[in-house]
Amino acid sequence: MTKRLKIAIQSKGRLAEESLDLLQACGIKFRRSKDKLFWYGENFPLDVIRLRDDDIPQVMNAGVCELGIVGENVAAEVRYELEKLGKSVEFELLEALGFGRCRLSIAAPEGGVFETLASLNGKTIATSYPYILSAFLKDNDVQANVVELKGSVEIAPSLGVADAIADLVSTGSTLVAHRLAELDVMLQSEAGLYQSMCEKTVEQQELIDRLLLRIRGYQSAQASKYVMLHAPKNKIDAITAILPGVETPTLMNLEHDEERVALHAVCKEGVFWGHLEELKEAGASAILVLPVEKMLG
Ligand code: PRT
Ligand code: ZN
Repeated sequence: MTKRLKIAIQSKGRLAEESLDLLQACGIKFRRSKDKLFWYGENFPLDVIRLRDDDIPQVMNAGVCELGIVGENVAAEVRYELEKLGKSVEFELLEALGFGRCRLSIAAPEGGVFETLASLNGKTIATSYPYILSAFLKDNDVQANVVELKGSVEIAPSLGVADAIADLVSTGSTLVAHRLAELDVMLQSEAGLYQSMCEKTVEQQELIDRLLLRIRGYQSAQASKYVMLHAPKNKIDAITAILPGVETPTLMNLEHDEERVALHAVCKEGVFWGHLEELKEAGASAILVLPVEKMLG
């Protein structure tokens, strides 16, 4: 019975570096194979297989990898495709990872005749996501022709290949550069940790639970700050109320100071300059904000 796990991540591209960084931030050290496509986990029984992102849901569906990191957009497209083909979907989202954020939108030439989704009835839309687009059009009662393009979707309208497009957008600058305006958002997406629903050994399930705990610990540490400050004793409640995401702070006496205490707290949400200004106004002094490296429990 196997006691190791395999995770598929993107080999090159927008999610590649952050996927690997996340696993390394979980304390896992890897030894790379010569071709760099297989990375062996040296201090945690997790091996990395590096693939094109489009293949990641498929290897989980086939049970070849127990885990995968891929954009929700790609996972959704493969899910719709499998459903359409009458095949079973054998992977599910375990945890959204907060990077690779984008949206899958429908866009048409700026200032043109297509300003609403309904105006695309009977028209042609180019996309690399034909299954998501077809399902979206069906849900919205729009009948349009879907043309699948593997890349450079944004140039389809100017080439006369399509009237509109459905493509990923993050900053929106590609749309602006091609004089396209967004009509509708079909899907919001970020990278996710997925698991295959294939049968796993008890050891593999335990490893997945341990990995997930580390990932969640890393994510909350990233979002958290450790705040130290001096607070007048009669202002402790007011000052605690300003600190974002704090339940109970730790209070410590200050030497030779009867009026004030040292207050330490882990803020589970972002601490911004605005918060520091409010704290100062409420009577806090000597305010220090420190990053949190690791967090568990
Ligand atoms: O080779 P492989 O198949 O593995 O990679 P790929 O070329 O298919 O994908 P890649 O590396 O470009 O993107 C991987 C994943 O990153 C996507 O599936 C999304 O989940 C996520 N992601 C996040 C994005 C974007 N943001 C994004 N902006 N993927 C693509 N884009 C493209 C978009 O297609 C368009 O051409 O960037 C352009 C738009 O960007 P803006 O900033 O101008 O709006
Ligand atoms: Zn791809």
